[in-house]
Amino acid sequence: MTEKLLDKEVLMNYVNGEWIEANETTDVINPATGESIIKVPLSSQEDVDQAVKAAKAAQKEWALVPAPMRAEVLFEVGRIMKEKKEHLSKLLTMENGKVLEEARGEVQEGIDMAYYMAGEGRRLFGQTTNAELKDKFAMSVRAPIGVVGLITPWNFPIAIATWKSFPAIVAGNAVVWKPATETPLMANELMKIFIEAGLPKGVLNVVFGSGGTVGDALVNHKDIRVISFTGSNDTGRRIAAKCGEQLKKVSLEMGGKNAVTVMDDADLELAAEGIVWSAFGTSGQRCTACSRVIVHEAVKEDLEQLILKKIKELKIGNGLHDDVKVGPIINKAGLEKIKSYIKIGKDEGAKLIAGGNELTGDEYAAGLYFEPTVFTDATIDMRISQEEIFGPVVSLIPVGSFEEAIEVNNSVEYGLSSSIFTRDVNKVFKAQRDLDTGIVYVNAGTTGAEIHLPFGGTKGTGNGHRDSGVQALDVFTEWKAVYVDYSGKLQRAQIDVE
Ligand code: UN1
Repeated sequence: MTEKLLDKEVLMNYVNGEWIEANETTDVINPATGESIIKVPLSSQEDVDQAVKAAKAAQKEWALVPAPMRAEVLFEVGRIMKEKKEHLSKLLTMENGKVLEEARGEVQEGIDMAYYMAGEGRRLFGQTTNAELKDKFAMSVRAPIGVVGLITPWNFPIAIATWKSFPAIVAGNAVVWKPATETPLMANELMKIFIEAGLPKGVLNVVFGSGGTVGDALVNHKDIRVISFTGSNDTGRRIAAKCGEQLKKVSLEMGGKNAVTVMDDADLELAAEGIVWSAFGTSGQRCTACSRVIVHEAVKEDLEQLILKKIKELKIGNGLHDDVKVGPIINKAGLEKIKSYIKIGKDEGAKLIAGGNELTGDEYAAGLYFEPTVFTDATIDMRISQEEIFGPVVSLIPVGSFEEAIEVNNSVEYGLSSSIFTRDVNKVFKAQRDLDTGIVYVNAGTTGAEIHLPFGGTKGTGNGHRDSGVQALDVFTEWKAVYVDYSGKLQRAQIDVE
């Protein structure tokens, strides 16, 4: 399988239209099998400098290409991605572990983003406005910012890369991109697709490597005008502080502690399905994963039984096999973190009713697998109810009313996604108003954002910016106010007003 899908043993950076070999590399491990599948560069600060230099030069030309023509490249990227969808999906499963069905979904998300942002090439709407003086015209236009630095995570290595790079490129910026070293195959493939689609050299540059070296070099580079980052809160906070010192624009998408709320009038069968899908799909390794269930005490036991029944149907294993529903955990550090939270939950007095263990039998020996895990009778003050675990672990928190459910939902430092299952239309509208998260679902789980809507969260999840949707263009453009005075005389604003 491995040999057929991969045509080389070492990946290269792509800078200024050329593939560049690195001096140092590290292994990329398939988390389902423990095998090394390829080597990825660990680049240096000099590699970043080269890429930024190339991007800076290329950006000047690229910004002069009319946006509808820039968009033609994205239409072509979308077409090629569609043609290669199956190949990309298999590679994605190999490097990330997510099951093939979900990998296909993620690649589709990238294809959708390509066509959507390509369409933006013919919009990139600004605004015309009335000026306060006679014979004067006023408008606000979007201008590209320059060179942007992208730092993307391993859990959605192609979708998130498209959320950021496509709007950046269609808006006339040039990009230096540091993909996660755990999942470089998607970056390599996307780069190849851009080349085939005819993107001019230097507009997109890929530099693989560690956060400590390549990430820092991007964040600190004086010619990088904006950083867009998705990843952990600790790293995001450090990046924000460094960008703050330099007055550099930064867009952050970080953690979540997303909850499904189940009211006493809910369709419980549907709620259980939504919970199991959004808690254990992708082995819980989504920023949007459900990790809390806020359940009305009147239906708590029935809901528990339904969840336990559905968990039994989840086959765990290598995501390339058709019947598998839950793949491996990305790496040892991720697995250890999950294990530590199982201990924390038990010590805090939550009741473990399913899972809780790493799978180590013959079938699982080579990979990193963890059972879908359910705690119940958790309280909101527990660490398992507050902190992001990033694994297949969910905690049920019983509540006595709708108002209490909303309060519990909002009592965490994060604000990415939330959901409510209810048949009461009044509760639906109150919930969408009162849930303090960037994404709200009604009668669905917490995952499944579509690319033409803004993706991001409130509070500790981010810093007010959004990925995807037309709103992503706000990250990668400056608003420029343009005044054209055609009166032929000096007209002073605020003074010569009649
Ligand atoms: C992420 O978890 O970082 O809404 C992205 C979803 C997907 C994207 C998740 N469309 O779950």
